[in-house]
Amino acid sequence: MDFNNIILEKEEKIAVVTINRPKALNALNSETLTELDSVIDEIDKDNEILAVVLTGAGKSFVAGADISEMKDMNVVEGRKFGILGNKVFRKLENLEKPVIAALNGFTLGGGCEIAMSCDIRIASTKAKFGQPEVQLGITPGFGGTQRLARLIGPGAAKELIYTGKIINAEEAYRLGLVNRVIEPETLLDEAKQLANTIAANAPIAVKLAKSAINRGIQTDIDTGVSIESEVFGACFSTEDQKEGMNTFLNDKKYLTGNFKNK
Ligand code: DAK
Repeated sequence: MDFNNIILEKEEKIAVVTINRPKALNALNSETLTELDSVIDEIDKDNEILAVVLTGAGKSFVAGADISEMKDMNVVEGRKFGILGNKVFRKLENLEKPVIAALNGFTLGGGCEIAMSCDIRIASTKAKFGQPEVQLGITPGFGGTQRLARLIGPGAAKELIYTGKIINAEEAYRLGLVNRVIEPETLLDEAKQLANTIAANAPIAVKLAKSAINRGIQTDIDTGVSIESEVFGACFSTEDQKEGMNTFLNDKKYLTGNFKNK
């Protein structure tokens, strides 16, 4: 499928999704969100793809939701836009394949929110982060008040959201908003390498681990460990578990790279 604002590339077991509206710094308008929705569905259905990299074209990852589209929205339109964004971001968060955000530049507002819907964030030294919404007369609307507080704690999240200040990649790393900071020239390669490392492991185990972490983080520890027991048990219905353990016991090595996804 061809898209106006998204490039989807497949490289063996991984997909690279590039948000491609560089003239507007990849700001998320309804069309881009709708295309992202379709891309996630396509990736979900493709059994060959086991991990995803999400990045932006040009000097920005995503500079937020599209302010020019939002400025004249009425209550109904604003709500519709919010529902669309939240639907897409939740779909990304719940995708049964890990998503690595390669944050190449401005990661602001809705951009920071989509990055937080990914599993792992790695940033270029040039990336800039923030939730500037209160400077526009709105609150974060694509999950920012919820995911940022869960990721970096309520105190740091409140400071960022109440002030709208922009921070650099080192500060984002210090706060735990990104996993690591990398030179811009190697960012995409490192993100792909990480995606390939994950894609070489048992896909069902990775998928179940993602689901246990995402579900468990929302609950108390007792419910969390019971979710873990449930997914742990489910691994024993897979061929990959049998073959993975037999390979280790017989050949003294891991099956990495040769799992069947069964
Ligand atoms: N939307 C639309 N266009 C944008 C944009 C954005 N968020 N950010 C940048 N652009 C456009 C600029 O208008 C400019 O367009 P032209 O003038 O060339 O036509 C072009 O991109 C290049 O931008 P600049 O010339 O400004 O580039 P600079 O390098 O000088 O500055 C900047 C880069 C990122 C610092 C600056 O562009 C900037 O401050 N941008 C706005 C950042 C921002 O405030 N982002 C947060 C947006 S609010 C909702 C749910 C969620 C949301 C809203 C509602 N509901 C539940 C309803 C989310 C809201 C947001 O994300």
